Amino acid sequence: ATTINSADLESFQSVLRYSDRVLALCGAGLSAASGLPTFRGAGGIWRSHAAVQLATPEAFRENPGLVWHFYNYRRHMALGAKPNAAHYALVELARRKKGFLTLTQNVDGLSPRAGHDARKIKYLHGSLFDLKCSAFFCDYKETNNYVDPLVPALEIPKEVPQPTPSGTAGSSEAATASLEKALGITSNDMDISKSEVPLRDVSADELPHCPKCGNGLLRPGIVWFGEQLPSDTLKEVDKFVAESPKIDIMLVIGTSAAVYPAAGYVAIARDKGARVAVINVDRNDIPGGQYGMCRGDWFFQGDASTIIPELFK
Ligand code: BJW
Repeated sequence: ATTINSADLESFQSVLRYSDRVLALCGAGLSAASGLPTFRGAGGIWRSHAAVQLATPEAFRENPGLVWHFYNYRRHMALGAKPNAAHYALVELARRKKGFLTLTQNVDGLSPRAGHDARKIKYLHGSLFDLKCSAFFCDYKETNNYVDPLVPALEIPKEVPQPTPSGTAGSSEAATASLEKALGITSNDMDISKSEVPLRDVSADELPHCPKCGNGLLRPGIVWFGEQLPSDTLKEVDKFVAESPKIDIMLVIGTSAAVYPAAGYVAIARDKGARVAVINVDRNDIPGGQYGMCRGDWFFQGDASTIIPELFK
């Protein structure tokens, strides 16, 4: 069970009470208690090398049907999951604090579904529910597409283990196991014929095409490795930072803080005077490693859905 050191809790709350400018960097651990898998570490989606390879533009060019199977299933899981107590507590803190901004790396749509003020949240890595044209000359983009399955060809066969978000922290691992089983990516290659379930090959013709150029395939509106983060989003974050004479608190919630430029905001907030509060089940994931904590920082170890509501009381 998660226990919070009461001296740390008191010191954090007394600083938070008088803080005007608060920045929160969130990652997959925020949604773990909703039953959605994380990426790295035990039980993460990326323990299988093949899953890492699916999240690239090259994989999409090579086998768009397989990549869409991966994302269609993740959309299905996210739609079946519910926001947890940490999402709701963040929504409430954002409402209370005038100078508040959430930077989320999560693509699962749970923060908006919890009612997060849209002006106070930036989606650094896109959304499972955004689609964009994959043709380099076309700028077509659509948001809030919740069609499940996205196209009939991606229907999840009945034999596939259905994700069952249990609403408990450990369920993230169960969700990963069902994702891997569904897609046959337990081995380190992407041969779906080795899948335990009859996942069918989906040809490009059966996938959604761009209604604007009529030519390109639609792809998930997610930032893959090597791709640039949305420049308008980065500009808005820069504006928040530039307009803050001081940042009081930087919250780092459920993220390995291993992916840039997102992780870089911790150092940027520190330069603006922020004290950093890390909320994570794993002490090894403190940003900057074992010497990453500075005097005045806090580390709260445990499940975000238990800790965050306590911290923001
Ligand atoms: C709990 C919990 C519970 C569990 N409660 N906690 C500078 C230095 C080095 C490298 C680079 C650099 N700048 C750029 C790079 C390259 C690269 C990068 O960062 N690589 C690193 C891996 C080294 N970055 C990029 O490629 C970025 N693009 C870019 O920089 O472009 C430049 C460019 C310029 C001009 C032209 C072109 C390009 C893009 C990065 C996009 C990342 N996208 C992904 C994949 C999405 C695909 C998908 O969803 O399928 O987004 S990566 C993946 O990691 C995903 C996540 O958003 C992201 C972050 O992961 P997150 O959320 O932290 O999850 P985990 O699993 O890592 O951690 C979970 C944490 O929760 C753990 O700590 C657990 O302990 C904890 N936890 N349960 C609390 N219950």
